[in-house]
Amino acid sequence: MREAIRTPSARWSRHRSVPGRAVVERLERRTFLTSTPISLPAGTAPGTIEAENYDNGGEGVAYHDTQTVNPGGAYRHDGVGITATHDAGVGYYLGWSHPTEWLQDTVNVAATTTYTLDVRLASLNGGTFHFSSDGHAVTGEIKMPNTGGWENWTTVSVPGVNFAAGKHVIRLSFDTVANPITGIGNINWFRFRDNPATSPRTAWWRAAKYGMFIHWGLYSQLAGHWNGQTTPGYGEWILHDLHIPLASYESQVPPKFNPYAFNAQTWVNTAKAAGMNYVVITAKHHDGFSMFNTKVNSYNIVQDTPSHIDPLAALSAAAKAAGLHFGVYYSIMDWNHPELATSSTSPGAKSPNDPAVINYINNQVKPQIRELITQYNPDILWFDGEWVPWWTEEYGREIEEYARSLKPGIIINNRVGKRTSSDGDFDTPEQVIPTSASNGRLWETAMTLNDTWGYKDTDHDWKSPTAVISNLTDAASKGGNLLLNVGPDGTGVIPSASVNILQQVGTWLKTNGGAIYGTAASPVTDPTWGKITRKGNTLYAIVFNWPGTHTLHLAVTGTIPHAKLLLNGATVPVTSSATGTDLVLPAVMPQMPATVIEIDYSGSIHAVQ
Ligand code: FHN
Repeated sequence: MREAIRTPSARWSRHRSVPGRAVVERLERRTFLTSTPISLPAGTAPGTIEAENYDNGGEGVAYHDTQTVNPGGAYRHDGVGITATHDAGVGYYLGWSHPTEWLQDTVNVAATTTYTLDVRLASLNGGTFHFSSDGHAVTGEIKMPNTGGWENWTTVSVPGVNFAAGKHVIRLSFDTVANPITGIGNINWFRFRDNPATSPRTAWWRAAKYGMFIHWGLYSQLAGHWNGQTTPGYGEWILHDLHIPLASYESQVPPKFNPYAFNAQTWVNTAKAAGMNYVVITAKHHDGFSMFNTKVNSYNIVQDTPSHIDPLAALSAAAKAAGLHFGVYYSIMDWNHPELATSSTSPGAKSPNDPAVINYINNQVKPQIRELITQYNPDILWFDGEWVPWWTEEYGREIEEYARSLKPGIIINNRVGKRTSSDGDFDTPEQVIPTSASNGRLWETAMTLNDTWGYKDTDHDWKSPTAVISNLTDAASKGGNLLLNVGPDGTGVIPSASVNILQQVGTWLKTNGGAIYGTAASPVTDPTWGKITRKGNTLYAIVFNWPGTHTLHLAVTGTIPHAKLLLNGATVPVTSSATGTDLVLPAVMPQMPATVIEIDYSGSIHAVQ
């Protein structure tokens, strides 16, 4: 066996394989070890180790090959189609592996927790492989199924892989082959994925419960009007819905956009007073205008408006200084790129492989995600506009892993992909609170305070503070978060009606936040009188409808030594029976619109059916 140190000048020659058999190109070189010492940025991975990395040597990538006749190795294959069933991510893969061969890389694991190993693979006959870390096996034998072809890709997932935080040398070793002539298979990528529902990485987000969504862009300046017409839908959709010529929008609106009253501290103060724990602002909405300092194009607030401000820099700094987490919204759909289709019937590139799509992803999306992460250090990436026909789950995975490679702790919503149950960290219902707790996935409802996200001066259909408190408690009782929207106007002011509503909700949260923040879903379905949340050995009964009998029935049994009003600590007498637990309430409801009773229990409680 020969080992070669790969140097930057090394050239790999490629071979065509035997017609009708196996894959296409292979490298002549045998075993490649990086000559550079391994030095990874802090916090790198868990994430995908792209076959692309194998191809360029990657940092920390080593590869061991045994075959002389049919040398395995990393080779680049560009012609891989990307569809739901036939794709290889970015079109690179490691091919034709044989027993005793291995590939290794170094990862810097962000947190000690349990991961799922995903391996994207294709194989004609199958075989087995396993993963090890620092010389110790971390998985048992993993079966590589016969996928029916060398480019018929599937993702094999191995749950329950425990990794300690820190740097590890991980190795994928090929063990047995079903057909010695064909080799074991091809690997496109592998990654270690934590469970967002339990990972320490998402702990702050799970506890936060309540955030502020901010839709702010060129459309805010228009306030819903263009040439005497008022847009019937969302303010931020005005370009699309009123069929404004792109050239007119792009030439006329930016010079008028002068947010002289913008003050990041005022927005942060509003969010804090509202009891919110994070803010998410539109960095780029569907109109394609960047509300941040980007070098990708000049269609951005810093270069293209008279104010030249960078609101994301100011908001990120003010939010973090005030102890709020900071997130950015990024639209995949982009009307500033007419060459890209916005629906299956609109003109423009629809195929994921169209050069216009690839160009947009490589030369705008990726660089802007890098800018957003490196310049503003967001805790959340909130993608949107993923329904365009040219966006695929694989692209989403690629962007997701790219973002995580830049900031491993980042939290990403499911619209990075196609909103499937394996896209991103959390699901994103919109305008509704789901009727039941979700199936193991984190979720966050995004909701407007009136009927628009972006500012419209004609929309006064405000939700009441009671409705907001009801939605927030409803979300918390089902284990979710609420991301409540404000739409500042073109001058940078959050409408006073929004501020008033938020303040009233904030006042209620000052006494009752304990029933919301850091809580988990109710152990029982919604009672008629309100909502229930749970934290450790405490239940919170959030009572909206004060019972005429002054007796609150809880459909749980258990040992409940204490119950008290969260408002003032006054004791609430408790009696338990086989049918549940009854609390004797004061005759008059002490706090509107909801009064919270804190109920401590010992041992376990049981739902009464
Ligand atoms: O089209 C957008 C809309 O303008 C807004 O940004 C919301 C927020 O969740 N998302 C899209 C619709 O789902």
